[in-house]
Amino acid sequence: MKDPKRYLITSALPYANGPLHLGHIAGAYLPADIYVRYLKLKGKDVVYICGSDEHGVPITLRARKEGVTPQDVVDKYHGMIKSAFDEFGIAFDIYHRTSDPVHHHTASEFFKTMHNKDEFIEKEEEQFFDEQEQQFLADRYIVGTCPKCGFEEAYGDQCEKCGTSLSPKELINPKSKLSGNVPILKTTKHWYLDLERYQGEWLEKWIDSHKSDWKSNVYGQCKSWLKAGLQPRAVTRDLDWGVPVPVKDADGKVLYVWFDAPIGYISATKAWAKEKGKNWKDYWQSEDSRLIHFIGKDNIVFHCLIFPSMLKAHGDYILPYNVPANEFLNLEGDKLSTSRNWAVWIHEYLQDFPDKQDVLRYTICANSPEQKDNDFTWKDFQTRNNSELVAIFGNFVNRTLVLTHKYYDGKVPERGDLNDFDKKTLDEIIVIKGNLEKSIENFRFREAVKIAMDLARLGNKFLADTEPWKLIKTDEDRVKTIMNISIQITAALSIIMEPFLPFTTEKLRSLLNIEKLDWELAGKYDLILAGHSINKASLLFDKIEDEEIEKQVQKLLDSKKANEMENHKAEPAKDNCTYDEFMKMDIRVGTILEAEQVPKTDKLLKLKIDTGIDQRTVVSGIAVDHKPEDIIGKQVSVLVNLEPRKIRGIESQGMILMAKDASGKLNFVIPDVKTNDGSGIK
Ligand code: B3M
Ligand code: ZN
Repeated sequence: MKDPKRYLITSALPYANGPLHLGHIAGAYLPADIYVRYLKLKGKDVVYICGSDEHGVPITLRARKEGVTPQDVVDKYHGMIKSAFDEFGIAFDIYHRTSDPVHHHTASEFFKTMHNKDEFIEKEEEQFFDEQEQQFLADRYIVGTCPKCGFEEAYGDQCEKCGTSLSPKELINPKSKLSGNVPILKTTKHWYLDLERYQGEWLEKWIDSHKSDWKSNVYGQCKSWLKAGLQPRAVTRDLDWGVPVPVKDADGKVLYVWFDAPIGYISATKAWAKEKGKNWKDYWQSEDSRLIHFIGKDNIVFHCLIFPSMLKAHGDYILPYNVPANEFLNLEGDKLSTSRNWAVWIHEYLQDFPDKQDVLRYTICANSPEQKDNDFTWKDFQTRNNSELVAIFGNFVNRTLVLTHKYYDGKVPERGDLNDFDKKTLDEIIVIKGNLEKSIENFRFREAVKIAMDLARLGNKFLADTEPWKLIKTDEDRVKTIMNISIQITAALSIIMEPFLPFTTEKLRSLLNIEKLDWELAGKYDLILAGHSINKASLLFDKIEDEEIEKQVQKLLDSKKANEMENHKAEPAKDNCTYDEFMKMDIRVGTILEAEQVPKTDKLLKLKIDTGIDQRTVVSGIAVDHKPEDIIGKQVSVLVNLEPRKIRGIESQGMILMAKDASGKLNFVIPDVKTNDGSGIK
């Protein structure tokens, strides 16, 4: 396949309804950023496009929840997301937004063109309607039980539990998300994309033609949609937030967010081109251009089937060359979740680790969920930093710079004749570079970052094998050659690591006192000439201590817990009991006199309690939440007429009452002021 003239690279437009987390970065942004930085280093004509997706029900629902307007929501999150990307080094050429007039105009015109070409099916159909709110219930405005897995909070467009795409009428027991009421059915008119026809005419053939060059997860998902048979799909909605449908008889209707959002890539390109004095059509409407969409797996159907159908139906556009979608990144063994607050938020990471963008970039890339879901753990983050970035890359660069200063006052020494080992080492850089190109060009970024690290390994091995610190006493000339070669390797590292670790390579260039070098220069013998002065060494990476990692893990657990408390739903009441049944229970105030762990158990404490009637032993399963020394002297409520039972060989004479909170923690149920032991609780 010959090289294209231009590259048009997109990353999925994030919904402007919440901050960015690790999963976003791993899915659609870091891989694209690495790819784009690589192409730019190679001197290619590339534009990297992204922006906020500001329409759709997720936005209006959040606005409702927060009691603000949708515009307030998108303004807030657009700014927040944009600066998080920026600080994290995701280097878009433009970060646009779909509420921009350029976008409204572009999306509107796109729809009109398709409408004029008679591409849409216009259909009147019954849809769910909330009578109290006087509103049709599109997509996420309706919830109900998933017909596939039985999850009770499935949305009208998708079940988040099992991932199945749904249409509202498939939900069992549908309920309005607005009022909670059962909706009625009401007739409304909409415009449909005729996917069924496209499948037969060209879409399936086109997908088949990518069997060997698209990732198997992407191709496989497309094929399973096609196998089920595509159906006409509505591209309009009865909503008041979005791009108004620009044809007759469409009052109160807007374009479906998944119709307008991908057109956002086009609008953003227009805005960028205008600013840079370029022609946006060169990128979108020329066969010399290569369009590549980076996305997460939940967006595959939209980017591989629906948007290409729109582009083709419109007629003026190229189709995507590839859609390298990633699977999902989990966090500490559990699915990332915004609603459960189980996430590492990028803006918080940047606050906690302000100069460690590259450590996270490296860890995510090394664990990139390319073929299957993968896991991020803080422990792994620490290991990647300490055992790889610090111990391999940082160590090699530091040794090279320190020795160059020590022996030559920071001036790169002249090298003498190269021996076979020297040549082999230098030639290995070319091999690494070639392998790296292959991996990146085939979207295998975790393999790529490993190969890049091999260059630092090569440097370390070169130093370890040649031992300049020993030779300096016996063969000064040879040491000059060794240090010259080491300097060439650090310069190559400043190129090869750039796509992955752009903050570090910038620092490295400043240590080496050099400008940014082109990709093709990596592997050249004389990247830095003898006599060039380098700057004083300073560390590229710092060790991350256990406490910092423990703090992050604790933070996750705390926020998850806070979230559970906030969203706690009380269990339904038990069946009634009679007054007499209740009065049979003899509950008293008592005081804990002694407490000790029951041997060989985690949960059980043996308590001695003064019940006012007597002193007795109670075995209680509260050890996870309460230490013996903390509870001595505490007042408790004890059921004193519970039939005694043997627990672990100890006779337990009663039970203390505890309240279990949403996180499972057991709290004592006690009188609000000190009360005599033996007082009855009624
Ligand atoms: N905003 C969905 C998402 O954030 C959607 C992507 C649009 S890309 C055109 O997952
Ligand atoms: Zn389901």
